[in-house]
Amino acid sequence: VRAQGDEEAAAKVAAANVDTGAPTIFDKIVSREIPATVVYETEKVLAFRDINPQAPVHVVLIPKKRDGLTQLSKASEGNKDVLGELLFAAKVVAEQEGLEKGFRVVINDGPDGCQSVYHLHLHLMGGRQLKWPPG
Ligand code: IU
Repeated sequence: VRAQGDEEAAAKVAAANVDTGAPTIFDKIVSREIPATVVYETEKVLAFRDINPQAPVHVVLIPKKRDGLTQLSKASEGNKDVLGELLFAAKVVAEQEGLEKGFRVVINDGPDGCQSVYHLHLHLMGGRQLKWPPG
């Protein structure tokens, strides 16, 4: 688990290097070039376990096609369907993971949000008592 300062530094570097054209690490997970533990998949959405989990259950949900959706703040009207699918998929995965006592869904956006991968994604976290507010 990386320290919070490291996360912020990594997020700033990521934002400075954001290139909407190049395949992201998540594109490579979709194409199975990079291994990941996939827990749920639909035509449009892929969900896999986070490699640096912040809770006993920590799943990342992504649109398989990034289509310019590097981050939530870049969403357009045309992205509404996939945004809805992602949120609904988070609910399905929460059920599948047995998170009946509750869970959290997070989207980090930009450097202040500590976003480090510029391919829109939801974090689903649970399996312990989460704190509020987050850091
Ligand atoms: P963020 O919201 O952009 O900070 O989230 C990116 C997440 O992707 C972060 O929690 C990483 O641990 C996670 N991740 C991953 O699961 N697999 C990878 O190959 C890479 C990052 I790079």
